[in-house]
Amino acid sequence: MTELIKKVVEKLIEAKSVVVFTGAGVSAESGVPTFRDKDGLWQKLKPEELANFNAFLRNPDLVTEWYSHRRKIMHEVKPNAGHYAIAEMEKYFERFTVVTQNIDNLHRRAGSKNIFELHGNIERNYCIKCKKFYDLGDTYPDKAIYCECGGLIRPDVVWFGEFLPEDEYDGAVKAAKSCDVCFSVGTSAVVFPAAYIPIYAKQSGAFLVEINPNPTDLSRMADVVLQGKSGEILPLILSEFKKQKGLL
Ligand code: BJW
Ligand code: ZN
Repeated sequence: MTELIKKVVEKLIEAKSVVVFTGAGVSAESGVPTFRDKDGLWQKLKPEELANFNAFLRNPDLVTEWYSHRRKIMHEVKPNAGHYAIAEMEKYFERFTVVTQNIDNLHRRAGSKNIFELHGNIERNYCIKCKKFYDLGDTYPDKAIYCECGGLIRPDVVWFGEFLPEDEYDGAVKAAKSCDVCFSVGTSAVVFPAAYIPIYAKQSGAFLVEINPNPTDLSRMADVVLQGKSGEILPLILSEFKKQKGLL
């Protein structure tokens, strides 16, 4: 592991532009459940029953309650050492971009500034009819909620079969295609088009590093696979980087 981390840091020292692509695993050590691990969200609940628009129209109470439950967890937890290491790294590079699939706001709360959120953000909600935005604050409705126009209010997240927000995706693709080092952290990398981000980076010549306790479809493509938890490995990378830069 130490040798692999040194190899990654050598690349980082030369890098001008870095992309960190993250998924649910980066928030696992904060206490946010992942989707596809053995104790992940979708072992109990089927995605097609919850994370798509037709499911919402069919059963708005259930979907609203599910998002309230998750938003409450996300409010109760704190960023972990992985989020903080990513946020600190941003200071040391000319261009540093976080591309996240997570909707939990934890990168921003840890201090990251340059973030593309590919699957939306659970803090925003909007009316499906008139598109008015609603801030639900610390309320966690257990039934569907309606706009003053009568339309249903939904979370501003990307469900299956929906397009990703264009500006976020375009910005992420541009960063991926021009970075020197790309990290893929805590994601099974099975959901597209988000999972194209590390692939585009690698195809464009970036050094690709995967951080995950388990192998994924992306592992074969990675230049270095660091097998373990992001909350442990990212701080090790940061401290080795600072040591080599003479910042420690
Ligand atoms: C740790 C750890 C620790 C644990 N440290 N690591 C091309 C090919 C095939 C299919 C498609 C394709 N293009 C499009 C599709 C269809 C579909 C898709 O991808 N399906 C596949 C699943 C088969 N994609 C879509 O529908 C997308 N839209 C689209 O394509 O639009 C175009 C279109 C429009 C109209 C018609 C047709 C096409 C939209 C996808 C939206 C995904 N939305 C969700 C829900 C968001 C809201 C919410 O959170 O509720 O996004 S699904 C869910 O999966 C969520 C996540 O962001 C996403 C990715 O999951 P993630 O983050 O990778 O989590 P896990 O659980 O899978 O993995 C966790 C990892 O962490 C594991 O590897 C662990 O080992 C690891 N881990 N502890 C580090 N401590
Ligand atoms: Zn409305």
